[in-house]
Amino acid sequence: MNVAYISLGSNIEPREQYMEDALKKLEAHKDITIVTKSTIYETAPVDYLEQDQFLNMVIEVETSLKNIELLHACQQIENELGRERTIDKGPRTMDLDILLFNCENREIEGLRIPHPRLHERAFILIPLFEIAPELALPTSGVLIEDLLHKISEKEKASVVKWEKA
Ligand code: PH2
Ligand code: MG
Ligand code: MG
Repeated sequence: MNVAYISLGSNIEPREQYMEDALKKLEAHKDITIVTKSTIYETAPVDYLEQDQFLNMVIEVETSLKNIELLHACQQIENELGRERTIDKGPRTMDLDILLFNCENREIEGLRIPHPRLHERAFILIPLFEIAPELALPTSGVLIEDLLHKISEKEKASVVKWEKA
């Protein structure tokens, strides 16, 4: 069995429904089991700022799929949830990113593991730390906790546990 961490993100309404539907579709996949889910956070957009607030969360899954097969499964779910790829890093109904896959370090066929921007994103590190406080990056052994210490207070404050309206 392989262990992977996947981030979910949505900033097009109905955001909560898209998050729920993505979780249901992942769970319904015969080769994927969700082991742990973080809480949902509401987060300020980064990189491309002219867009609405995101809902973000991170899950741990067990899967018999290979890394590329898991990527394709995630892309299929994004497509089923109406994902359109118009603006790079822009608004999306659902974004499923593989953050870590076992202890792999790799870059082929459009898949980089660990996720290349994992280190600098509070909206990934905070939910990841919540479900895997002991987790370290492959090869370097740098703890998620150490990465979090490098994030500014301002950025951390832009990631808040989400309360339903
Ligand atoms: N995803 C992006 C770009 N910016 N900002 C937040 N807060 N959350 C995201 O998931 C996100 C983002 C591109 O994948
Ligand atoms: Mg992303
Ligand atoms: Mg993505």
